[in-house]
Amino acid sequence: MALNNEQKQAWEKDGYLLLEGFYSHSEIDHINALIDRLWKDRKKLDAQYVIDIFVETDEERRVYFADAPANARQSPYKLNDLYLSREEIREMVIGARLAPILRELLEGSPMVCNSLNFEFGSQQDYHFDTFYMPSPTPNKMVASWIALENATPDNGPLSYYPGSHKIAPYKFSSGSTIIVNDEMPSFRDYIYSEIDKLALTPTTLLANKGDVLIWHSQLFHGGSPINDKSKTRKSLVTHYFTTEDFPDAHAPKVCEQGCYMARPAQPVGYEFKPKSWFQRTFG
Ligand SMILES: O=C(O)CCC(=O)C(=O)O
Ligand SMILES: [Fe+2]
Repeated sequence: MALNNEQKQAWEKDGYLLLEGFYSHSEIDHINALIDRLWKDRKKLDAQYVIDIFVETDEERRVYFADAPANARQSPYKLNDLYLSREEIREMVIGARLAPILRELLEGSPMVCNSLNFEFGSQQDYHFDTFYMPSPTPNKMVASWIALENATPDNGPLSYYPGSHKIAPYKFSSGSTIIVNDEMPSFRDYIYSEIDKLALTPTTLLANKGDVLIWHSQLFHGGSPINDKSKTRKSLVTHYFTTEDFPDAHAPKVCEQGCYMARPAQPVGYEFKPKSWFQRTFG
């Protein structure tokens, strides 16, 4: 048993689990040094390394990391899917320490389906991850969020509504939870009225370097605004499905305790649609 009863009850009640000090500072420093090295040597990297740069600005675009200009490191970016190419990342997100916990929460075999390295807060609006990557079987998806440095009120900390995973998922006109942008006003009416009914209030996580937060696929969460644009908030976010849900897709690679989906890197050179990789990959 990877979790005690208190942790299991907290997960049921709140829809997330906070593992304080789960990774040591030296383990985290190793990952931060890797990111520094990748930026420095990016021009030598192959097409598996794909990055979204100038996120949430008019300049937002997806490029090969090798083609990213140096100044793209000074604004919010998402370095996609390092788990595909880097053993150090796999060890941290699906290795012997974290995988048994994910297995227990998922009641299935955890399989990484994407990872994102952030250097700044995401400033992403409150959302459900099932907008983008619903699991074929409901609730068979979780995300882990690893603090690669301390979060503060000024560097865009993560925020979420504890208990929001109990709200019945909103179905867009397609019949699925995948986002339909034009229908967001109705979505917001629904979700905030449910939040009021349950009297839920948001929590902002001032995480410390090495903390790990795991959230349920139906936890309503987002990134707070970055009050001080010079402040970084390094983090590593990973989403997981279960192998049981994907018997045929992209033959998963087996790690010690879990798996990762050996899928192609995010496509570059399409009309840029950051929100629809799931549809492109599985649609
Ligand atoms: O780190 C954040 O601010 C939020 C990231 C997130 O919501 C996600 O990647 O699903
Ligand atoms: Fe998310």
